[in-house]
Amino acid sequence: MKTKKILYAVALLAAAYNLQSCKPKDAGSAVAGDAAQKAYVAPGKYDEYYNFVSGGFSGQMAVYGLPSGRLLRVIPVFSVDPEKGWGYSEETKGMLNTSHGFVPWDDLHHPELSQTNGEIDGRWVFGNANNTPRIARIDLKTFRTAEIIEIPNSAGNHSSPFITENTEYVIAGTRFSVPGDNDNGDVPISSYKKNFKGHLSFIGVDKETGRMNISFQIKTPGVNFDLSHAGKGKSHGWFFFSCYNTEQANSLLEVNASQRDKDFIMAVNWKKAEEYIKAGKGKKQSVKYSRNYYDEKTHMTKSEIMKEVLVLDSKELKDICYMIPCPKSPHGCDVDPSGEYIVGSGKLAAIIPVFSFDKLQKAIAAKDFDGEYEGIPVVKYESALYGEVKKPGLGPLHTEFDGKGNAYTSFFVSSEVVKWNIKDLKVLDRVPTYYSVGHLCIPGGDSKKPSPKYLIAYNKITKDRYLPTGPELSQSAQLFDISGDKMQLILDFPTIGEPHYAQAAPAELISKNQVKIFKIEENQHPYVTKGEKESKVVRQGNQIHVYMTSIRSHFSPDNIEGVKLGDEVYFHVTNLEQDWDVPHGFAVKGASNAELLIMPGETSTLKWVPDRVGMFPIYCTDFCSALHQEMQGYVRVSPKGSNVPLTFSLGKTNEEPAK
Ligand code: K7E
Ligand code: CUA
Repeated sequence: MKTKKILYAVALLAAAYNLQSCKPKDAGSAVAGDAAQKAYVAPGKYDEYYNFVSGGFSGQMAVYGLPSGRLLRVIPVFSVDPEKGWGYSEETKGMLNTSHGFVPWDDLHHPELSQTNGEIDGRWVFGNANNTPRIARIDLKTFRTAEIIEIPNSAGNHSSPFITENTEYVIAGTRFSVPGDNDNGDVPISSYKKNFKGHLSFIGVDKETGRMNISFQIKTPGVNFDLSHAGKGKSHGWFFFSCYNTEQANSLLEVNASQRDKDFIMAVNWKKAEEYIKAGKGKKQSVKYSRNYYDEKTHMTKSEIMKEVLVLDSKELKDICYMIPCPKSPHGCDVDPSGEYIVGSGKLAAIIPVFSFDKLQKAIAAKDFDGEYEGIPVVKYESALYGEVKKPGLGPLHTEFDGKGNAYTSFFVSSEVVKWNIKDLKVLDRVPTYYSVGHLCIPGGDSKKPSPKYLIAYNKITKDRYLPTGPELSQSAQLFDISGDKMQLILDFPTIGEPHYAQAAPAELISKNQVKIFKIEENQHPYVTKGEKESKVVRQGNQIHVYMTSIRSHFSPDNIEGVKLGDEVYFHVTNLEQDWDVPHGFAVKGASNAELLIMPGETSTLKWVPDRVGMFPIYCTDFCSALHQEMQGYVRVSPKGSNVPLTFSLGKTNEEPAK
C-alpha cells in the first residue's frame, strides 16, 4: 500500500465518519493471562507450523515457527545475501539475471504455497517481484530459490503469484499498465487511455519438477491490477482480479483514481482461454525475458533469454473476461474455501461486498450486463452480489478464511481484524491490531482446507510496540488464537523487512522432505573436486582455477604460490562432508563480493581479483569443528611478470623450522 493514498483514504473516511483518531485505547493490556502459555514452545520442542513471510522491500522471504514466532531462516529471493554467498558466487549470480541485466533487488509481497487438490502440499513456495516483474519458486526441500522467471509486458507485478488448486498455473497480473514491450513506449504519458495496456500472465508449472513457463498472456484494458485469487472447487477454472484506477488516470492517482464509485473485480475464465490457445487464437509476440534455474546436480544456474509469448486479446475474445463492479478502489480479492464466495475489499469502501459464483454464472448466461468496459462485458452489480457486510470497519484490505464458515478481514484505517460469518454476513468479533494491519494469514487460509487455530496480522505501523531502534522501528506481526469464538492476542513478534502477505503450513508437511546433504558422487559441477588427491591449481592464461576441497578442518590445497597481479582467481570449493548441517565457509582477504557458504557435497565458486602484491590468508567462516580456527591457508601474490612458479600444497612443512 502506498502511504499517501492511505493517508488520503484516512482523511476521506475520517471525514465521512467524523473520526478523530484510530488508535485503539488499550494498546498495552490486550493480552490475557494464559496467552504466554499458548505461544510458548519449550526449548528443544518444535513449532506446529512454518510461517513464510514476505520481506517487502528487502526482497527476501523469512521463515518463522508458529506459535513461537522464532525466526528460522531468511531466504534470499530477489536479493543477494552475503550470509550465504547467494548472488555473489559464480553459480548463483545468474539467478538474478533479467532482460535488464543483473538485478539484485526487488520488492516481494506475496508468498504462495503450492497446492494439490486445493490443499497445501508443502513442495514449493512462490514469491512475486513487484519492481522488475518476476516470479520466484523456492524449493522447500532446500529452502533455496530454485527458479526465477521474468514477466514481459508488465510493470509492477503485484497481483501475483497466486495459484490454481493443482498449481496448474501461477498468475502474474500487472499493477502498472504500460505500452506492451513490443509497442512503441516512447509516447506521451498523457496518451495513457490509448497506449497503456494491462497483461495477465498464466505461468504453467510442471507437476514433477516445478519448472515454470509462460503458457499465455491475456491483454486487457489499461487499469491497475491489485490482487487476485483463483477459483476453487466449483469455481476452479476461473481467476478473479481486483482492479483500481479504472478511471485510467496517469497522474495524482490518490485523487484521480478515486473518482468512480465502483471499480471492478475482473473474472477470467482461464479454461476458456486455454481453449482459445489450443484453437490457435493466441498471437505470437516477440518479447525478451529471462528464465533462471538452479540445477541441484551441477550446482549451477542455467539462465536463458526467452524471446516469445502467446497473447490473447480480451477485447476480441468476448467470453473470457467479465467485469464485476466493486466499491471502491478494491485491494484484496479473496475466494472462500468452497469457491462460491468472492470477497472484494474496497480500500475506500464502508461495506464489504461478497459476490456469488453461482449468481455470476447465471448473470453471464443471461447476459445480464450493464454495457461494456473497453470491450469487456460489465456484469450488473446486484446480479453478481451475494450480499454486503454492513459497517464492518474502515479500510478493508484482505480476507482469510477458517473453513468453519467464517471470514477474517483486516482493516487498515480502523486498525482491527473483524471476524464475520459468510452465510449471514454478520460481524461476530473484532480485535484491535497494533497498528494498521495489512495482510492476514491463517495456515491454509486461502486454500480449500484451512487449519483454523492461529491467525497472524502483519502490521504496517509499529509505533510503541518494541524497543526503539533509531529512525526506523521494527516491523510487527501479531499472533491470535482463533480456536474459540473470540479472537485472542497471544504474541507480538518483529519481522524482517516489511511484511505483506504470508502463508503457513503444518510443520510435518515440510520437515519430512528436507534435503540433508548433496551426494558427492552425484555432483556434476564442471569444477568439482571429489577427493583431496584431485585438488589442484591450473593456469589458463590469466585465469587461475583452484580445484579446492574442504573437510573438517582444512582446505586442500592450503598453500598457493605463483598467482600474479592481473590474474583472475576462481576458487572452486567442494565441500566433501556428507553429514547434515556441516557447511564450510570460504573467504579470502580483499575479496570484493562475499564469502561462500558451501553445503555438504556441493561446489561453489568465488571469483577473486587480487589488487596488490602480498600474502592473502584464506579461512573457513563457519565454525565447523573444534579446530575450525585452524581451517586456514595462504595465497602468495607476486608482481606481474614474476617467475615464481605456480605451486600448491597441503601439509608441506616449513623451510626454516622455528628455533
Ligand atoms: Cu501490502 Cu498484498 Cu502489496 Cu495489501 S499488499 S497490505
Ligand atoms: Cu570449516 Cu570452519
